[in-house]
Amino acid sequence: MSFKNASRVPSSVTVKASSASSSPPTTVDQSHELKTVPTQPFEGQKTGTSGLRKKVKVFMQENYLANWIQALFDSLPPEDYKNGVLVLGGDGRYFNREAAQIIIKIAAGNGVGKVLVGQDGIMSTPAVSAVIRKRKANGGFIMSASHNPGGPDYDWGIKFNYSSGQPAPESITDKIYGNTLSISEIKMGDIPDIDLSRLGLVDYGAFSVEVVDPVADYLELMENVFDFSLIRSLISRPDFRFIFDAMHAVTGAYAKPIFVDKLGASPDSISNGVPLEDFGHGHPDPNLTYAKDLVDILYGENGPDFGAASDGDGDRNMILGRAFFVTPSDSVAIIAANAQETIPYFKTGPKGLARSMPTSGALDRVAEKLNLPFYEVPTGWKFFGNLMDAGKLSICGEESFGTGSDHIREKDGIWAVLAWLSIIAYRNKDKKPGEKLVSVSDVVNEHWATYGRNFFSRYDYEECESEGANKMVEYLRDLASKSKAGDKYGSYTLQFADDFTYTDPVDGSVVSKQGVRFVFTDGSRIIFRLSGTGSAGATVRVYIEQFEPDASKHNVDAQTALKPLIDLALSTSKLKEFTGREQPTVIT
Ligand code: VG1
Ligand code: CO
Repeated sequence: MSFKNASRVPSSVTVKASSASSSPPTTVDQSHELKTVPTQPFEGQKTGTSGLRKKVKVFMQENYLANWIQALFDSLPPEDYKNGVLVLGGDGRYFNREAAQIIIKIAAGNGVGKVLVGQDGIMSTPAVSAVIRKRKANGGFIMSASHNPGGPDYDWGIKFNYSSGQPAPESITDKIYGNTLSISEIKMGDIPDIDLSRLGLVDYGAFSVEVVDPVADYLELMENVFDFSLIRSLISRPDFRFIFDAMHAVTGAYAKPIFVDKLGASPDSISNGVPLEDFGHGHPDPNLTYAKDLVDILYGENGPDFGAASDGDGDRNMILGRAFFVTPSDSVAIIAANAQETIPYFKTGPKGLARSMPTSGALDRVAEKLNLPFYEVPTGWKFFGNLMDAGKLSICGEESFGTGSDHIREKDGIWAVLAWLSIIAYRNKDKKPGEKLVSVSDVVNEHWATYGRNFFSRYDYEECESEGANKMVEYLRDLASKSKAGDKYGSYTLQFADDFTYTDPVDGSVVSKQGVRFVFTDGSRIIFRLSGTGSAGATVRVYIEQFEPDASKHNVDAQTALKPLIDLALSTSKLKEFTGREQPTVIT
């Protein structure tokens, strides 16, 4: 590394250290020098659905991460970060410790005033969003590849959120990508590595780093959103059994302080509660395949009443009842239908509802019944934020186990669990010990009886050859463009087919090619898109949905109910021919 442009930053040199836990220690260090490190562009630093995700080994190349971070600062107007505050968190995965030091130094080098970092580099995605908002920070970084596995041979990732706590929109990420292609130097503060294990402030004069408790602000927000005493009344009942699987990911740090210490769950109700760099060799994705241990417990003999899991960075959730799986599409609809009654934050009613395009239409029916504004956006949480900032949207969700609200600008796994516990607690608040409780499956069945059931399933074909997958999507795009209303697809009649385009109602920005959909006259849909979060090959996602108004047919297994439509999706797409795959890797 060679330095040029070294310049001195004003300094202060008093050292004050205090060990009192009420006032975290302040270490005042000497001034820091700025150094400029020459670099060369890397190809392919383009962000996907949610941040930049690559194999760890790619990120560990010299300057690979540093280039992207510097390109980000080069993309922002200086007033957005100079002397400002940035939040830094992560899911505890392998390489986060090194990455945190790199990010902190580049923040210092670019004139950021202060970095607020979670202790040990830990802070969940929703907590980062909450802290940005509460501390009025200019933005924040999240070191996570979310549900992708971690460890030396697996994935790493980085996301940037701006001042509303919202994931950076494509207008920003496109600029960052542009700058990564021409970057020639990285600005760094010449400061030592920060001890992230020690709470408190390290002060370099014009730049400081504060190591904060990753849970405190988030917990305070949850206590304002929910009625904790209502939830406690349920969790602490001897006749209600609760289990939360943190999948050795970031919510391990949140589960005990929230569920055990605040809400009275027994300590053994938390499984895999210690965040690990490789998630205990797991795939921290809370679905029926990767959270199978939890599913087996709920479906086992004498299973608990309520089970939930969360993903790598804590923004996804899976909700289970005894021998019962709540699809994420139903989950958001049921939370929306019950929010006003059961969650204090929504006591005046939600302002509007929204879902991603492939998510089932269950939420649409709730919006219609409650007479609420409703929006359909592309896949990815970044599309909800503008609607929330404009006061048009309160509750939203994605079929990919993402549920949330405008309390922050990210999906929020623990929030969803607390929302469900609120609903169940409310329904059982007058039940005497020993009386039969209203269960998760009771709540869902009642919902279907009122609104009808949107059968939904998603098939994922992970790590296909990119070429075949791309050809399949091109083929489908072409087929959709040539199709017209009235065309016959097996026993279904086409209403329309297209490649989804979205115009943001707030800022007018347009995104296209967001998923090829075939919508039939009875409301059934088959949708195809490629994942934008993988790090190897291509993942094909096929979404299948069919509405069933007849309550006598609601208790059929989704795979059985959807079989004809699934077969149609596979034959229409020629998926096997294009990808060579016989079976999906994950079925939801
Ligand atoms: C997936 C999901 C999408 C979600 C995204 C980020 O994207 O489908 O709904 O917003 O992951 O979630 P894709 O492009 O792979 O389908 V997370 O929890 O990984 O940040
Ligand atoms: Co996630």
